[in-house]
Amino acid sequence: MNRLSFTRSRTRLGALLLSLSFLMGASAVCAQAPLADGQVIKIDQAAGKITIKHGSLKQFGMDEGMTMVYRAADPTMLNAVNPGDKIKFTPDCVNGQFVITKIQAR
Ligand SMILES: [Cu+2]
Repeated sequence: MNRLSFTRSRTRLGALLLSLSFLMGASAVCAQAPLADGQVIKIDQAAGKITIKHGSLKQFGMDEGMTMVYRAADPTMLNAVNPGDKIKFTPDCVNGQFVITKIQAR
C-alpha cells in the first residue's frame, strides 16, 4: 500500500466511525425509558394528548426539566389522571414522536 491510499483508507474509516457514533447517538435519543416522575399540566382528551412537566430525561436528550406535550399510546389512559396530579409515566419514542405508554398517579 502506498502512502496516498493509506491516508485515503484512514479517512474513510474516520468517516465510518463518525456516522456510526451519530447513529448510536440518534438511537439513544429515541428509546423507551423506565418510569419517570412528572406532573400533569393539561389533558386534551379529544386529541389524545397530555402536557406533562417533567425533570431531565437524558435518554431523550432532555438534560433539563421542561413542560411538553406527549401523545397517549391509548387515549383511555388519560381517564386515570387529572391536571395537577403528580404522576409516574413511561415515555417512549414512536416514529420520531414522543408517546407515553404508561401513566399512573403517585
Ligand atoms: Cu421533555
